Amino acid sequence: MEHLTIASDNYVAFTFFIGTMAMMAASVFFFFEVGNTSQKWRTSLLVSGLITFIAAVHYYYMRGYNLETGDSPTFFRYVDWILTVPLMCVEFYLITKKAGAKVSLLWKLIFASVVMLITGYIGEVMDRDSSVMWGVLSGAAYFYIAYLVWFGEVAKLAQSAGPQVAKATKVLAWFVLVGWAIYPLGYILGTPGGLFGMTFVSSPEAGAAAMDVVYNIADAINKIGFGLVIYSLSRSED
Ligand SMILES: *C/C=C(C)/C=C/C=C(C)/C=C/C1=C(C)CCCC1(C)C
Repeated sequence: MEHLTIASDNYVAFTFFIGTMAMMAASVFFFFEVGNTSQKWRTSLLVSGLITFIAAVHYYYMRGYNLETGDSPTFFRYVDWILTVPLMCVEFYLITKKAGAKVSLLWKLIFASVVMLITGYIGEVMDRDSSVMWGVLSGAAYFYIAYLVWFGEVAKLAQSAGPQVAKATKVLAWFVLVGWAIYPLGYILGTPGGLFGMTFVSSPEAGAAAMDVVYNIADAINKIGFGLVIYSLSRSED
């Protein structure tokens, strides 16, 4: 049996390893803090922990997969996203619920995020020749989510939910606009011709490696960052 170690210049394997550790640590933190949290914010904080915990399990698997095969664990990456991104939508719903958010808003967010991820997966794996078209479709769903949290229903409800919720929603909206925008960058790097025929890397292998590093960094920022915003909201006055 081969003995597998992470070479010091293997940034892909390294970020999978660090990603696993960071997601695990964040989950332990969020789960333990649930007990020290007022009733009102417990579910939100629990969902933060579920997001990083689901990611931790997937990262543990993806880390091993990448180390053993040298390939991108694209399928499990998307399985992770299809579970965790809708849970991030649940966070928006939970914090605006007291101001009257309806379940229909939650479904709108979840539907848009599923469309965003399925079209992205098709472009990345199933129909690479049309990766630009799938990327654009995915981007449209992404902009719709950004619209809802910046100017649409989520933003409006947050305004009437008190200053703390309004503030937290604004920070989360920045995560969606800037943090989530890192993902299409990974897609462009990893998918040959992913940006209107342009290619930015020397080989498909280099592209896949760049994509994994970019996705790993984005996941750590967004999943842990989102959770910390919810945590700090749970420590505020309202
Ligand atoms: C925890 C995981 C998160 C927050 C994942 C978010 C993923 C995206 C915002 C992906 C977006 C994409 C596009 C907007 C276009 C290209 C295809 C995707 C799926 C990479």
